[in-house]
Amino acid sequence: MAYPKRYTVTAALPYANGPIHLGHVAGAYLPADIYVRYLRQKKATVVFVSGTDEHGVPVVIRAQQEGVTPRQVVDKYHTLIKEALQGLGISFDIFARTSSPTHYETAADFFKVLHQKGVFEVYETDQYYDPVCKQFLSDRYIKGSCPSCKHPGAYGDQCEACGRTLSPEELIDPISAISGVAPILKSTKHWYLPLNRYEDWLKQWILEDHKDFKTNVYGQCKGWLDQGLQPRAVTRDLAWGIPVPLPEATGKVLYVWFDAPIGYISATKEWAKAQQIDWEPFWQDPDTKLVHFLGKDNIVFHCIIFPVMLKAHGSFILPQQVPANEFLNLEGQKLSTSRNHAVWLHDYLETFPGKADVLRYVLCTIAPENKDSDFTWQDFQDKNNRELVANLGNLVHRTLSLVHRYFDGLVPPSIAPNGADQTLLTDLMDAFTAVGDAIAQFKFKEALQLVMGYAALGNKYLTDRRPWHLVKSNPEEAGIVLHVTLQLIATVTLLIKPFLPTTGDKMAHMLGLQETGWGGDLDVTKLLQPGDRLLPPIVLFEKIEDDIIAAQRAKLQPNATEPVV
Ligand code: B3M
Ligand code: ZN
Repeated sequence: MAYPKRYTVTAALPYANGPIHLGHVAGAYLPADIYVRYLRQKKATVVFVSGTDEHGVPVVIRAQQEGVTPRQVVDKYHTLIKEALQGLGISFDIFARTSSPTHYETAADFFKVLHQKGVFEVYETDQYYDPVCKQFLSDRYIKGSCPSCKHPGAYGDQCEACGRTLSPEELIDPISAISGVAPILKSTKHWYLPLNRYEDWLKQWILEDHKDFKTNVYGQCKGWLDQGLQPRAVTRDLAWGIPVPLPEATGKVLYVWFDAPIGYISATKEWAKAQQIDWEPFWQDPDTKLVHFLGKDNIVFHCIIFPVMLKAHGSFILPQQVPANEFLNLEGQKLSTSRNHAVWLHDYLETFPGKADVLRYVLCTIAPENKDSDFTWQDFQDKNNRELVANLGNLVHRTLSLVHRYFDGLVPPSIAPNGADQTLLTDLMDAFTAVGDAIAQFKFKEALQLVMGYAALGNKYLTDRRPWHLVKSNPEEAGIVLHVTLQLIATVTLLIKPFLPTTGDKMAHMLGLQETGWGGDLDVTKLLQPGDRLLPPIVLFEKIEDDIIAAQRAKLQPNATEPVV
């Protein structure tokens, strides 16, 4: 396939109803950021958008819990989330908000186009109504037993125990989550997206044309399509949200999952406006590759509902890839907000200042790319101490120290390296292709393993060739060995940047490395020139001691007084 002209990369919009935890990071933000940084190094045209999802019932529920307004909730969490993601080095071009005027206008216009095209079906149905609070109950506000697995705490939209998507009438013994009373049925009118009418198209588009989707994504889509699709309401009786732009729909708002994905488009518009460029090519030119990053619970929205919206609208491109991840567990258990069984990103960054890259490293090595995976503090410590400190940090430190000790901190000349020296350089030649191919296929874990493999190769080479001995008998040869090692370190610097950007920058600074690209015409034997001056080595990674890890584990003790949801 021809190399795409430009990329629009999205990362799921986190709900602004609470902070984000490591599961969100490993599921969507980190892989998206690695991908985008790689594309930028390849000099591709790319926009990377996300922002907070500020509507929907979760926000209203949180406001009620905290005794504040929904607006106060979203303002607070927008800032918290934005700063945390920035602290981790997630390099969005824009981190927008679905409460922005541009978004209100874009989402309302989108709805109007579909309405004018006659896409929607309008149904008057009986819906659950809380007679105590005098309001219709959104799916999330109704709880009951799951008809499939009989789990007692299922919500009206989904059973979190078995994962089945539900509609509220399917719940056994429903109650209102607000007042706790049994809801009554009351008639109300809503606008529906007839997903069923798009079934044949979806089967062709996903099952035939997108066999390249990751197996976990393809499998979930197939499951949905095999089950058969139903019309889905895209409006709600709720006070918080974007008003439905029709005179006969007073008091109704757009369903949050209708407006949220349109948030990617609004964010792109806001970014383009600030750059004084056109936003349209990023969403309308078929030469643009649209890629959505998200966690597995969002697959159906990005692979079925949003594509149907885009197709029905008619002016937009469709996603080419939806590399969704599975879930990250914590110390062998499901992450749970209510039991406080989570590691919050902002907490981590406060507790471990200057160690954003350590978290990026560990999360990438355990990314739940194909199946659920587990974060443990023990593994975090081991990977920091045994891999970052002992492999990468050690390689850089000892090489630079040797060059300063024996060659005045100047890159020694390389005179026709041969034997082991040449073999190492030859091994490096296809590094950008090998790592780049893995990244392009969303195999970030494998890609990072390859990069660390090159660092390990460098360490082994140094140990085998012992330049600190050679320098006494054959200084020229010692120089060659260090020259070759420095070229390897320069290569690793460029390769590691998408994964560990701060570390990559520090390494580039120490080496005085000018190159910032990826592959192409790069000659890995000439990234540094003989005589280039190197800075004295700084410590890239520090050992993390047992007591620090023990303290983090202690923080996770579940709070027994909180309900298990
Ligand atoms: N806010 C759900 C979530 O945070 C939702 C994603 C929207 S992406 C358009 O998991
Ligand atoms: Zn269930």
